[in-house]
Amino acid sequence: MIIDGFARSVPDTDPEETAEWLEGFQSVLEAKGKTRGQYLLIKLLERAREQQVGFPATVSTHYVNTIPPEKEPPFPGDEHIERRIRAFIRWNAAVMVTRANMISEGIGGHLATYASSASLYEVGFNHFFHGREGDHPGDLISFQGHAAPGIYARAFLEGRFTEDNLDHFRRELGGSGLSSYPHPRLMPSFWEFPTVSMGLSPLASIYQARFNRYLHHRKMVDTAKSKVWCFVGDGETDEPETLGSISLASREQLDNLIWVVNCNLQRLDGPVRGNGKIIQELEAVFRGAGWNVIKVIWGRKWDELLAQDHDGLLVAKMDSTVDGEFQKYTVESGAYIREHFFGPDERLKKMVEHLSDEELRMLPRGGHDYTKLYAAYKAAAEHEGAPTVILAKTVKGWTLGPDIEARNITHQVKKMSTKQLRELRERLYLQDEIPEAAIDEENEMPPYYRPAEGSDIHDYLMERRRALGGSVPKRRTEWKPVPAPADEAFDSFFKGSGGRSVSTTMAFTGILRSLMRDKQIGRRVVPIIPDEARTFGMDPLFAEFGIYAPFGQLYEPVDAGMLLTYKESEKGQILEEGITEAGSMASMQAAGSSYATWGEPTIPFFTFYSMFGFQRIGDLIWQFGDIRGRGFVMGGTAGRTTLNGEGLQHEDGHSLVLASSVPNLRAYDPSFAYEIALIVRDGIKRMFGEEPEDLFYYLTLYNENYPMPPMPEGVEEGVLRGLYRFAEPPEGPSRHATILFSGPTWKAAMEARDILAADYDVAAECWSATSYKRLREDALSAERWTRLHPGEDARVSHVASSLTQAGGPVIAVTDFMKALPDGIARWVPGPFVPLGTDGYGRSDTRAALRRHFEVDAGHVVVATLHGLAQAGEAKPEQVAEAIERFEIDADKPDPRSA
Ligand SMILES: Cc1ncc(C[n+]2csc(CCOP(=O)(O)OP(=O)(O)O)c2C)c(N)n1
Ligand SMILES: [Mg+2]
Repeated sequence: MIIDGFARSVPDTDPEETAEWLEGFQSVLEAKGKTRGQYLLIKLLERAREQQVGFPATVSTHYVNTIPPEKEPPFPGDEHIERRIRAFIRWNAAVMVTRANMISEGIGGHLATYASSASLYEVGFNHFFHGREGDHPGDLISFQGHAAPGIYARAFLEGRFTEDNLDHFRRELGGSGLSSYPHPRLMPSFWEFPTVSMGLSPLASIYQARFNRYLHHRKMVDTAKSKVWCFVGDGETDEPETLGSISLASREQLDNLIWVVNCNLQRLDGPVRGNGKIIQELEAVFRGAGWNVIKVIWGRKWDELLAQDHDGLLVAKMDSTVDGEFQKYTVESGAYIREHFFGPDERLKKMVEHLSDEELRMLPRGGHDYTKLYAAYKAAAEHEGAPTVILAKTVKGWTLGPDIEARNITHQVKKMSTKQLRELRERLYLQDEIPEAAIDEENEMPPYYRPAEGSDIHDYLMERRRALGGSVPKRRTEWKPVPAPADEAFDSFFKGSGGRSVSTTMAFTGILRSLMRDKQIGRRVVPIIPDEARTFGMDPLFAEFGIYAPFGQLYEPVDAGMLLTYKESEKGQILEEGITEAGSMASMQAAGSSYATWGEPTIPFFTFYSMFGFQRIGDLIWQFGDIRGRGFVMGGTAGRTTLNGEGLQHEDGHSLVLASSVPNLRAYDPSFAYEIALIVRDGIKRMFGEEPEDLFYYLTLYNENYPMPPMPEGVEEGVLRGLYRFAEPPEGPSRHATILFSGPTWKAAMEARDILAADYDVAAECWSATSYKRLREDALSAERWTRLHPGEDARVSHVASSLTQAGGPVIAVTDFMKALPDGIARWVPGPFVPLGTDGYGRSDTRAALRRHFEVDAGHVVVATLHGLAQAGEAKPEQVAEAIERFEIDADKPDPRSA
């Protein structure tokens, strides 16, 4: 124990005083019992905390509400009306999912998650969640994905959706449908934050709250009044992404962040912690991390029992009962609870003598008690200096009746029978609103219910939202475009490096610096780096632009006084995230959606280190696509052979293949500085200009140095479309071939071109394939158009027209997998020979690796001759001769399988 060690390590300077305190404590224990002893200790600790007496944090409290009844504020709303509103929403949510599955068998949907969390949301909608109308910047809310039906049902009451919309839940293709879960991509004027991949939205919410502070400190948006609310499932907390970054929130004192964990004690298959207590476990984790923790465990009817619990028996029973048992009590009768929870101890049993079995069964959990939740939310919203987590205990499937409530199957129930709906109607007291006959017939659709405009309930509902700044969620779709950066930002990169050897990484860092200095857009640029700035040569940016640090720099850096000092500042522009690619991607999400969240575009550039990007955080990248994020992801130290010494886990030869799966991602594999400059300039215009396109970018960057050539005339369009001729075929030779290169393989291609012309009578022209993804997508579109327009002139893709014009067999060489060039194979006229780096990487020199993966100049020559042989323009002996000349071991194992 920390405390044992603490006491032993501090000398006792006054043993007499110590003995006095200990004796006093002993006599309390003997006279008044352990509970009183505990109480005094807690009071002492509280006082110690108030007086800033440093003390190891105590991370657990009893299994009771954090806010005692006497500290609860009066509830400001009309509880009765709000209960009615909640009943209507509960009803409509259940009916919507049921109808969806009646209309279309197997369409899915969830009932139990929202049923457990209706009060958690409604107390927010009626009293806390701010919309953007008026002078409030608006709160940002992440709803639990599986609770979406309830959020739709509320929007229906507010008149934002029609019955037709609800009837198209999960049937989106007709146009009026509602997406299964919160997807800004699918409902861009409704959902703001995608949530359904468990763990990602809790992570994103932390970085969003942090980014709001960043915008505020940098005087870009006044976010002071805005809160970030994130609703999390208790099962969801098992995802490493959920809890992995909570210390950032406390370290940066993000009191603008509130998490509500819906502790219904169940996940999909069964209990979250059948043999333990998820609320206690989470309390310890969050408290230990420095969060303000508010437990809302018991509803108000337990207050009177707890008030009588002088000897702490009830609390002890609460403390020692595991979640699996609590789940069991929910499905059992009052008699069972009397016998098993209270019964084993006569004194406890006596405490509930006056309650009927039915009353015992209905003793509610705190997460269904409006006043308890209100008190918790208010305390959370007013808390200063730390984020708050509310751990609210609920019942999964609450109110849905005995077949569904707290059952292990509850998560997957997606349809209610007529009998179950009738029971729900009674449970929610909807006899006046829903005629019994309406749910009488097996085949008839159960009806929705919406209180009439002008009724008290409707007026109340709408007035509450008006007072809180309008409906939520509501995604912003209008924003001011960003002007283009001045030409000077790019000019020098179009001119080449004048013979100086530089890498594309260095070129990009130069472009980034120029953009940050740009008068028009400089302040909008958000560089995001997970502890690799020095690797990419970005460390000069630290001193010039500062690293964002909310409390400034509290120390003198070791390199103070030097030109490239490590500068942290409140106004810093760089997000130096430390070693967290997931966190960096979460920042990327906040920055890349700022145009919609705040109407204030920021332009993120997240640079990661080779393989620790795409493959590690692929799901977050997909989520970035969902939120319609904009910005640049930069894959540094790319290439299976170009990053040479680092071996198997580092050398990236497949991120571009992974990138090819993201629909609106433009992925490029540039070779030269001018290509990067063109792509970045075009990207900023496309994403943030007058006619913004819903895109984001991935660019690979390499660490191989070579002189950057000046931009040839007329290549702009080709660079952006994915392919352009870089070098004409040499004059003289009689045979012809075309070599495509990407990234640093341009050198192998150009070397092969020289050898082929000098020794093999082949004139090879070299093309830069900046984006196989773009080429393939363009070709697929052309092909589809042609298929669907019979009799009309076929559309010809950029790749097909370029390679037809080039002619000869086509050889492609890349430092990535062959799958990339293979993506265009169907549109290559004539023989096609892709060379790429399939297989696990290893450490060696670049030359050795390129030989191993068969992408060096010798292999390009052999592949070209092989292509010519396929076309009948070369003899096999000629290929064999080249294999021998370049000392290629034809019988060594394929590197793909080695
Ligand atoms: C990353 C990921 N893995 C699995 C799922 C499938 N899934 C959806 S809901 C769910 C259970 C959720 O339990 P909990 O977080 O406790 O939420 P509750 O519905 O109980 O509020 C699972 C496993 C998912 N959506 N995302
Ligand atoms: Mg749960």
